[in-house]
Amino acid sequence: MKRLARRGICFLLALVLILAGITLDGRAIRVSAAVKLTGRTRSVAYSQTAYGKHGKLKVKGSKLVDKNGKAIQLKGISSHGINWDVGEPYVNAKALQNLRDEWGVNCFRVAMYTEDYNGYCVTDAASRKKLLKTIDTAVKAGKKLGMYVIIDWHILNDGSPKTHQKEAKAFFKKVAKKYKKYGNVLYEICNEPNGGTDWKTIKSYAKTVIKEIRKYNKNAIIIVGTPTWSQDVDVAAMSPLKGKNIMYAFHFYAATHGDYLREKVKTAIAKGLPLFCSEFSACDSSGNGSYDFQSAKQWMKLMNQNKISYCCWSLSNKQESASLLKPGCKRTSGFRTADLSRMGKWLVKQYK
Ligand code: IDC
Repeated sequence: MKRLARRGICFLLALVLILAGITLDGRAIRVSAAVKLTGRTRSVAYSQTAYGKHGKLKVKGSKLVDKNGKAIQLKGISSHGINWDVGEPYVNAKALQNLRDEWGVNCFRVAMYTEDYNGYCVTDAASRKKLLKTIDTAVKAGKKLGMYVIIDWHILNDGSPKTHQKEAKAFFKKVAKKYKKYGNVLYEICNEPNGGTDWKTIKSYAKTVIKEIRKYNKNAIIIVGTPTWSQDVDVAAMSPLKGKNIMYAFHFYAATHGDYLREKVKTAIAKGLPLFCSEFSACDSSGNGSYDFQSAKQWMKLMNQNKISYCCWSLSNKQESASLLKPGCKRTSGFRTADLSRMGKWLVKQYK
């Protein structure tokens, strides 16, 4: 009888500990608290927003730092292409505020394809105007909400950034001039060089475009893509660009990119290269396929430990794994839990 009572007490104790999130051997167990999103926004005092607190960013050594020289980590979301109907509608102030207030996001990346899907360099004047207007919406909403905004020149099919260097020069001249008073803007000058484009070529392009931006903005953060779809940061680390406030992009898609790419990133970290992960997802590099959340977790750990800023691809309802919203989601702001894809729910848990 006594033994039975003792067993009962042990059982109850174990139950209590498990419910408290602890196993008997002391390890924490994963209590997957469901994300609960209401879609509501809050009014936040400007001084309490990311930009209100941290102001203009700088690069100090290998770190992104705030106006007081303190290391800062941006947690961002990337749009899908703003030249796509599955990308542009989400670039609105209400959506950005929703991401800020409920997702823990302090940075928004506006991805504008240069070639793919009638991108900026291959479309007509009216569409270009519309694209510029969408960028403007993001920059101004970001400023108002105290969020950072990355203007991303999204090369992809064009392979080398040199393909549209002339257009890039004119574009960055235009936006750098227009937003010279907007301390919340970062410039990403070539999303993912590929097709064998080497670092020397990218450097030559970067020098030209950075010069253009610096005519109007001496200090804004400029993110430069690296060879092989922004993976070879180890190569860039051997020969970085001269000049201040320059960072280097790496992108990962966790189901495709594991230890091999993490090693490259670690090499670049060891060499002191300022890194920015301007695109990632837990799916494969096609933006589809199954998720590898285990690999994604390893990535998050590596980035958080090193205070590397990141943006997740993408705020969209397109039927593909990378989309943060479900394909059926009709909302373009005020997202509820039920609107989020599995990827979206996982991400919000990471950011909160
Ligand atoms: C993908 C989009 C997809 C689109 C495709 C081509 O998710 O809907 O059809 O581009 O335009 C990248 C690129 C990014 C890709 C993404 C997923 O920067 O443009 O978006 N990806 O493939 N690099 C690695 C993965």
